[in-house]
Amino acid sequence: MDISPLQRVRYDYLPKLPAILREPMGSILPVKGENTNPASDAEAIKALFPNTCGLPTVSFEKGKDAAISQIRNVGVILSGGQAPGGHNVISGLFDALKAANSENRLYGFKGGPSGILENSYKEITADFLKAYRNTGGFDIIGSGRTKLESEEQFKVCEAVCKTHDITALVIIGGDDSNTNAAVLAEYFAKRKNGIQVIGCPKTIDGDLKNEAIEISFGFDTATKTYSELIGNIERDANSAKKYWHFIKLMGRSASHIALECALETQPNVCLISEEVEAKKQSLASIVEDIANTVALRAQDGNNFGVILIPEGLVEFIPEVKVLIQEINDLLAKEAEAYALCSDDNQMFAFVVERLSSESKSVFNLLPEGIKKQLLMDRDPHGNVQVSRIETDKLLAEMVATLLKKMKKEGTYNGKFSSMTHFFGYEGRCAFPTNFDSDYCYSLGYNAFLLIAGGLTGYLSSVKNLSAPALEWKAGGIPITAMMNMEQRHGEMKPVIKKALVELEGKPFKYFEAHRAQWARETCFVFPGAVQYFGPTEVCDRTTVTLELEQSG
Ligand code: FBP
Repeated sequence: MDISPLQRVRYDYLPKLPAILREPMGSILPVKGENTNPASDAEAIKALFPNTCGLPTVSFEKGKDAAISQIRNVGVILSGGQAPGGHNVISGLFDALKAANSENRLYGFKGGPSGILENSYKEITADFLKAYRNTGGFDIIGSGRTKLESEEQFKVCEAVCKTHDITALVIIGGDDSNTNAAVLAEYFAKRKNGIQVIGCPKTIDGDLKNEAIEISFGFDTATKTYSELIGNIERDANSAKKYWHFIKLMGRSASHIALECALETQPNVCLISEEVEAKKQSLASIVEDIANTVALRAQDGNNFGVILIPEGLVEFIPEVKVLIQEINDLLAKEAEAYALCSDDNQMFAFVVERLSSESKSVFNLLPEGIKKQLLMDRDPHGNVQVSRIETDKLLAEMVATLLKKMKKEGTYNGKFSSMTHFFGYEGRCAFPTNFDSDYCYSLGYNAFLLIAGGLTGYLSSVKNLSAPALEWKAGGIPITAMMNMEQRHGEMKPVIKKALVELEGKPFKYFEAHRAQWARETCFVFPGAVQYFGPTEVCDRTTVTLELEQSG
């Protein structure tokens, strides 16, 4: 058997489109709305994007579009980390392209943005695509983290597009990739070369969101996959009643994933990095809070529980954040000297000698494993790779040490045994939920209509997502409307504003109102596995975050 029974039947799933995109090709027209302005720093962004800033929002309505059948070649790139549904963005784009004119061609650049720089591509055909419809992963053409940002790279992109007569590029990526898509669109517009650039909002992290982008694709599937596993662990914990489970959840920076999983599963503790930062909580006080919850539950005879930890936490704990920044700087500035260190002890000594006295004490307090992880290679953006820092183990160890002390002092009288887990990669390539299958297909289909409408520098936008797909609203938003200026590598750069968890937002408020009860009592909820066939309230529902955000 080459493919699983589920994969076989998922091929036949027909993704649901918003009503307007169900109209025959040639009967859908773009309608321009209000002119937009950048999220902030409007003057600076207008100066950097004279051709693509201030453009209007776009929606679609019924109407005759005689030019739709014009022959077009389109290129597509998958950029950054995998997110369930990428294959369906390509399927939607392909189907719309072919519905407009069967002579149209779709080129998939292989291995992410580097594919276009190396002219490494695969033409997507109906036959090739059919093995990927409604499946997870980005293996159809592969992805990568190369950044398209320099003028030399843009020139190569232009030349490669010309070689294949490509007049539009679709970039499927997160905030950084779409920021670069906007810069590329502006470059092409300035060159008047007729090549359009359209982005599609991807990332399981859920941090590419705003008024026009209600959710990035992949968040729904990833959080449901993690929530299933968390629910299973909760049930195991409640059955055996002997372990505290520390579960780290992916999400580079924002805690949307951890929050959504907490809303789905009602664990005893869920840390939210944005709150830790706002309250300037130290590592010691986080450990103390967890230990107090463990002690409280022990009073009721409950020596078990589940704790969710967002992957990016360490970078939000004020003193650890400063430590990481100091390490980032010194590893960048003294790379050559540092490379001469031949073992861990030499590396630790090299770093400690150069840290400020506060950071030195924080560093010295950390277990050896975590010290090593903080010194690992940086990612292409110069960031520490938080997915490789074992915050789950760090907290479990520190809580155990504190509980021992509390036992001696007579403030704790229970048994503490911990298990640690990291849920990340297992959620990024799951079969997309019906929601992500429908949403991604719509984003791709819609991207083609934006291209046909002659637009560039836009992000494909599908809204009203807590309603049934038929009521979704398709359109486009200029990428520059989401931008602000931020300091990156010592320079002010225009970037899409990252959406962190809002502490005044409804999802966090709901969590805040219930967490004391969830901590003391056992209120676990078991979401179970993602369902693809069955009642719509089980199979098609989206996230609790979105439901709460869109509730009246
Ligand atoms: P994107 O922002 O590119 O979608 O990637 C998100 C992510 O899954 C993070 O949650 C995680 O920290 C990171 O990718 C891991 O990166 P890598 O796949 O390179 O290990």
